[in-house]
Amino acid sequence: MNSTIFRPSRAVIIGTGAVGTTTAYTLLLRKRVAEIVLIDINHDKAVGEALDMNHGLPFVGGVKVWAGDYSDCEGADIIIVTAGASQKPGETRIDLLKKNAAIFDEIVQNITKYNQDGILLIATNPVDILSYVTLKVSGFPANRVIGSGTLLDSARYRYLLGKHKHIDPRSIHAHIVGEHGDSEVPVWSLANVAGIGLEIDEEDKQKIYDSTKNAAYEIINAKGATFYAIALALDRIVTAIMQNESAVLNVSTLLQDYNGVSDVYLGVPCVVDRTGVREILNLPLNEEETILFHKSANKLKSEIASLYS
Ligand code: 6V0
Repeated sequence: MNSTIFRPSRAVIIGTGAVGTTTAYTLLLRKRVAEIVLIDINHDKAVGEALDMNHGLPFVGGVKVWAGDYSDCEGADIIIVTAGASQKPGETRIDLLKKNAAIFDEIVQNITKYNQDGILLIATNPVDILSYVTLKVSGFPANRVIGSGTLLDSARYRYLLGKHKHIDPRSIHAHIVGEHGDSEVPVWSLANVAGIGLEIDEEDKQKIYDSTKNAAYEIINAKGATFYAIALALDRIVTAIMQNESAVLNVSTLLQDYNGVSDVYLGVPCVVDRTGVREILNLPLNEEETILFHKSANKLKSEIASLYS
């Protein structure tokens, strides 16, 4: 008799607020996994969200969605954490650190009670520091603890560059690295289309960088939260993992001796496959970019130190 037990692919989403539910809906529409489990401290909210999505199944089909608890993490391929406080107008991502670090301890311990082999994908802000906290609390290898990093920032940057150059953003190759936040670094020296460097004057560069960096503030001031683009970014990471793509994505990962930076999570280009972060790509930053990257790393390292002091 064949003893192989078939196990459907499963993503668990913890936190069914704006980001968690939009991510679930995106994964559902694109059928990235067979099962989606929603967990929230407000269980009724998760139940309502699951019901609402279930009523769409006659139009989509092929995916199971339910409101669950931590025992559903058992056997899950990916656990996406979007739980916690979000920025209010005027707040920075770092302002959320104390509140969200406190709840992360408990969330990660609850996950690891039931799951030791899955991939943990963190979106809650400040995402780089909370990914580091997740690494420490979970005891998982670093390749399986991934932050959404600067994937969203790089998308915003590419969108703005594409608009400026009248070129589809998918054909713009450009990176934001470092913190997902106010110290993020645009890698102008390597931005290109078809391998051809982008010629942009200094004033426009500054405008594009400012709009990239301040996008969340602008959106939060206008509508209270950001969720569509981050949901697509998380969907992109889930796809790279589930389909073993070896896609290059600017996710947040543990850096060791990377451009002189160690023991901190930051967004850099990584090869992402079924094992998580398979490889970290060493960007040849120029001198100015290296200085800014070090500043970003030092900022996060001192926040981490304050958390553990
Ligand atoms: P939201 O809409 O307030 O949802 C948060 C959800 O978390 C709520 O449903 C809460 O009930 C739930 N929650 C709170 N505590 C717990 C807990 N202990 N266990 C389980 N669930 C809990 O926030 P929103 O969805 O807008 O944002 C969520 C997080 O994502 C915030 O920290 C944002 O700053 C962050 N974002 C990260 C982005 C990125 O690029 N990484 C982008 C956008 C937002």
